[in-house]
Amino acid sequence: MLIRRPADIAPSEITSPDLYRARREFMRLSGRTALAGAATLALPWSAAEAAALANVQPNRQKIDDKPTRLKDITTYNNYYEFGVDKDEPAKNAGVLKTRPWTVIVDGLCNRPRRFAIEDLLKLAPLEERIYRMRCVEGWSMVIPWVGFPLASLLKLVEPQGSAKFVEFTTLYDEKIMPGVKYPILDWPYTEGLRLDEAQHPLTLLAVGLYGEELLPQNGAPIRLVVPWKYGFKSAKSIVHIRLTEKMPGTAWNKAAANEYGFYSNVNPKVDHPRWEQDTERRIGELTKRKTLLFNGYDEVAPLYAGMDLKKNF
Ligand SMILES: Nc1nc2c(c(=O)[nH]1)N[C@H]1C(S)=C(S)[C@@H](COP(=O)(O)O)O[C@H]1N2
Ligand SMILES: [Mo]
Repeated sequence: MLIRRPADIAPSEITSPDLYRARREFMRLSGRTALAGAATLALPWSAAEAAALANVQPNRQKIDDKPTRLKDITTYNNYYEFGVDKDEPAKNAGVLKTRPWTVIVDGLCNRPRRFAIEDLLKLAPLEERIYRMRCVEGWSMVIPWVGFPLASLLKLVEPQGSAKFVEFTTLYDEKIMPGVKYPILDWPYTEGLRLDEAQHPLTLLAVGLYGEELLPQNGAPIRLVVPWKYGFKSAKSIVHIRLTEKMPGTAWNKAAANEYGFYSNVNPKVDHPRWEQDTERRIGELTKRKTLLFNGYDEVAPLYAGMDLKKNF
């Protein structure tokens, strides 16, 4: 894989041996020998899109964590629209059609727009970001995402001064989603961020992982990734992004407000009412590890200066 290497990044930060090995594992599993084979995926990117993926910029953040196996990332999923068991999204989400795909961006902004997925893929240089992901259920992974900052998209639509929040709505299609007949959540799945959280450089719109196009079970063709918050904030298969003045309702908060707050920052000191949050099981590891405040992304702390994180959980 061709990776552009900016001068300021140490070679050790670019492709860890594990990542390299995992990429090779991916190639082996998918029966391909080179990234050029991307066009043979079940959901093919155009040649131009595949070229954009091949030009992915390396992750600028040093992370010592070993990336989780591709197999685990793509078969142990939460995507309730396709079933509540961890193995169901991989089995059921293959029918998701990601072309054509449009994301509407509107609400309190000067330039509301409909973006075709092809435009989104070209909107900003695609970057590789290896992030920890901590699910509120107590497990975690390390995922090498490919994507671009949500901030780049928001800048294009020019948020108005009155915009304080961003609402994300994800695909709802009862024809292909067996899970939506159960009233577990108020479908479609929605999520929300404060505007400054949405604009934070860590907040990513992911379109791929392990250097390949996202699979449906991981939220193809485009999903949110907010690494310092519990995994459920990272809405999959987004179709609508709306700028609002009022804090938007979110699917999990509406389902159980005492269990899932709007902020849902990873915080070992705020227990879930039904379990503790001070440790986690990293998928692929046997012993538990300590959960870190903001999932270890301390640079987001200024976003919450002066806030009571127990009250605003
Ligand atoms: N639309 C939608 N997005 C979703 C979910 C979901 O059920 N539906 N599950 C969330 C939860 S609980 C987690 S932990 C992450 C899991 O992402 P992954 O399967 O790619 O690891 O997706 C989040 N995004
Ligand atoms: Mo989760």
